[in-house]
Amino acid sequence: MKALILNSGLGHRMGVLTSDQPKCMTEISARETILSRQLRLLQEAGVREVIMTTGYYDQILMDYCASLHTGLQCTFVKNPRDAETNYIYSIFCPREQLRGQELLLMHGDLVFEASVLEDLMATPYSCMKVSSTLALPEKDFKAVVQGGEVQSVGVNFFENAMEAQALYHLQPEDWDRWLGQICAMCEAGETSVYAEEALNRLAGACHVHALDVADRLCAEIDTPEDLQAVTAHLAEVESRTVYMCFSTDLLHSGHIALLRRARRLGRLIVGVLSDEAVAGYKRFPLMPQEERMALMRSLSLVDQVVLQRTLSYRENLLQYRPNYVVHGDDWVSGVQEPIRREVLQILETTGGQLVEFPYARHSVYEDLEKRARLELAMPDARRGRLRKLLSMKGLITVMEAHSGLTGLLVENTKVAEQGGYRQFDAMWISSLCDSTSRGKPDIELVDMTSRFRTVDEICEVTTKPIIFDGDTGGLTEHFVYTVRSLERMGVSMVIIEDKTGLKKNSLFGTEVAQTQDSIENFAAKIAAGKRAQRTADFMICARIESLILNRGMADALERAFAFVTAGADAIMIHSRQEDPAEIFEFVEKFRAQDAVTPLVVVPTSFHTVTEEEFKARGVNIVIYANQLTRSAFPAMAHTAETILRTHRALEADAQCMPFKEIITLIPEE
Ligand code: SPV
Ligand code: MG
Repeated sequence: MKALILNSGLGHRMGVLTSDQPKCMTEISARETILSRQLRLLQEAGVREVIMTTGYYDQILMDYCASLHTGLQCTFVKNPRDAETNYIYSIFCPREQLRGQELLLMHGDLVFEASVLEDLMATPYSCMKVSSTLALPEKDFKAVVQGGEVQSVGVNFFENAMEAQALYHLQPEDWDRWLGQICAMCEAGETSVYAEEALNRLAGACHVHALDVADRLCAEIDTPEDLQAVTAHLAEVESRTVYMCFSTDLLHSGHIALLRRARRLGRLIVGVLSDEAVAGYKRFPLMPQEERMALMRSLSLVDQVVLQRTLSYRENLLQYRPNYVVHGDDWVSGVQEPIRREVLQILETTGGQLVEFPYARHSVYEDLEKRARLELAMPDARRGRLRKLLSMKGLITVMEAHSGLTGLLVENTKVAEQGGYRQFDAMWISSLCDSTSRGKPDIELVDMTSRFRTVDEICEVTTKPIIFDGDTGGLTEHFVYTVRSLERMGVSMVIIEDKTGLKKNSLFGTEVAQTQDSIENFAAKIAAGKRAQRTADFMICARIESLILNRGMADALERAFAFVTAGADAIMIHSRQEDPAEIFEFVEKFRAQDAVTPLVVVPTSFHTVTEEEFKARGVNIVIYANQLTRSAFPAMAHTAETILRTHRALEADAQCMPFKEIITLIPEE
């Protein structure tokens, strides 16, 4: 699309302002003239070629354009008879360059806001700017509009008329007709009328729609009074602010296009969504929020970068009170719909406006997202993420997984909540469930090689951090190797329990003989493990069995502090009481002396306590240790019994998920 800017006029009504330069060089702000602004907006909107008609001061105008370094290809065509002709003749002069073009036609004294140009250019038909809200000017252009189409343009029409400006987007077929009529009139010597006179004479043969921009700035400057009014309006336009929230750590051309469109509406404030909110909403960010903020700050399109702590925009909208909030239209329905609803409610109170642009879904972007996920699955990236999540969220939730499929369930299960999703933060490779799935008792019978195989299978298809149930850790001499193997695989934490000899599952409590290790031995095992690890990320958690084995609170606390001193990165306190009182007492007493070491609980028995309450009391990790296995087993047993009873599969099918649905979980390469 080419632009034709008419700058041949004298602008004599501007007085001294045009005594030594053309009107389009009049300053409209500290930084811009009418022309520099027009050229900038055209360039930003994607126009590459400009034809400019000139008259008086043509050399000054050409030198000025060159000094702007716009990157636009400008052709200047002088109207040699500018003093005695109207701009119909200025258009006639470059007619050969104008034929057959899709054209933006504008007067050189027009000042408009970027969104006006954008809307004008976006129309698939020819159109002219009009305003339904501005009063009809006495002496300036008005358009007679019927059925949305401009019938005639001139200063003397008042019936069915709207305020109008000489700003057009013209499709080639309409423009060729209009230009043909311009040429015919000029050749016949009718050179002192407006070019619109030619349009009027075509009487409906040209289909020019009326583009109503209402109160948005689009005005000509004819007099010093106009200049004053326009500069004031422009200052208001330029002081507008636009707010956008970004959660992305991969900036692609779709984002840039969106930022560019948003920037045209005003000063752009980008709210970078916090790591915590991103992790809950989609996946753990590849780049921490500080880096994502720095990335945004480096963009010249962005004027200010702030942190958006939650998915809700409330806090930032009330603080920054933007004129516009910009978002893709993908949140009109789906999980983000409540966030959008809240934004609309807030904007109603602050007087702002929501602007939604079509959301670009593109396979290239989807591939980038897939690559990002693969990155998260790499051992180094996965291992360190548990510590990050802990410091970000304060409390994390962990679900048991014992196979690739259960790993995928923990990875992908989400529920919509408050405009985002809730999902588990990490996976627990339970010794009980790993053993049970192999039909074996939980007595450290399943050897480490098999346990590692489970970890490997899960790692292959998931990205979330892993906490490994290391049972007693075995002999200290063996434990140090276990630590290094787990670290290498990308596991984030191993939990070892302070038992020795033939370990049985804690849920048996004192019903079976179990021996607690001495504080000294177990502390030495932890210290050896810490010495053996090679990365700073890996965590060793000491699990205390004193409450399970009825050794009392004092013993549990003494051990906890001793194990922390020995180097434990976290403490797990276990109980098999339904009443959470002893767990709460331990947490309270431990926290009285140690405010930082993460505390882990496995609420299988004390299952009434919510995560919120655990967090409030100072717990940091909640592990749901066996619920997937316990719910899957009765379902399988029931199906097996149903088939045996009915001698066929039909009745069992009602409780079965179609395999097609199950395999949607399985990632494709
Ligand atoms: C496991 O899941 O294997 C555990 C936790 O060790 S518990 O079963 O509660 O002892
Ligand atoms: Mg276990």
